[in-house]
Amino acid sequence: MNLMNTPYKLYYWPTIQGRGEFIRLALEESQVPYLDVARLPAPEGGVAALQRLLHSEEDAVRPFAPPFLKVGNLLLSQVANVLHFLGPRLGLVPNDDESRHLVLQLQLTISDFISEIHDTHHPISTALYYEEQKIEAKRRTTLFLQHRLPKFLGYFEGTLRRQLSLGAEYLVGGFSYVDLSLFQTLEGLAYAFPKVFEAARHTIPLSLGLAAKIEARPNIAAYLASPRRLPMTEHDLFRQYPALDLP
Ligand SMILES: N[C@@H](CCC(=O)N[C@@H](CS)C(=O)NCC(=O)O)C(=O)O
Repeated sequence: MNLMNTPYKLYYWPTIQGRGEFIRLALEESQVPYLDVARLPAPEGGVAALQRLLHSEEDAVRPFAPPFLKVGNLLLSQVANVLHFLGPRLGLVPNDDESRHLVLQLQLTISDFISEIHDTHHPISTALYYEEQKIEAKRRTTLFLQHRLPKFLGYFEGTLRRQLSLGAEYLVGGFSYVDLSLFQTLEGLAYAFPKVFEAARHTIPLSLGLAAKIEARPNIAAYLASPRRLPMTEHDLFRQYPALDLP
């Protein structure tokens, strides 16, 4: 695929799913041609290409951190912001303005959720390895699993319950990018905390039903079976540390 002619260029750390995956799922669902630039060979691709944009003097407003998306001359970061931009262009949000803001609101809540999940294994600083903050990670994770996880899961489950009672099947009326993001978050949690997640399954039947529907969407199913879908590992956002997974 030609680097210059492909409209959507995603920049993210090439060896992990991370936060880039939330944008990747939207691009894959819509089947729009895109380049995953840091996964391409240098000199056009690779981490160097990502770093060049992070440190470039060309864009007055440049990203603080990956993932970011380049569309023409526009360089956008922050997952929720990128998805809010892509949603209407890729047909991944309902048509009306109010629904779009509700989708964004839920996506921002996913961002908060993801941050807290990340902080279970890095409670003190991203400048330290997990192994250097294991005691704090244990303390933080115990409280996260007891209080925050049920609160976030209950929030999305309740939203779905109320939508279903109105006859809608998704988080905000029709299908949208935040449904993809909830799917990815549940996948990550099932990987990171298998025991706790198993014990919580009965509390979120509607969310799991939604996730199953997302997983079965033809473009998503094809993507998940492709080599583009990297496996989850302990270098990623969702990490499986048995010491932290206590039901
Ligand atoms: N709120 C941002 C978070 C971005 C972020 O934390 N990116 C990570 C990778 S997932 C990163 O590379 N951070 C580098 C840094 O914070 O210095 C978003 O949703 O995009």
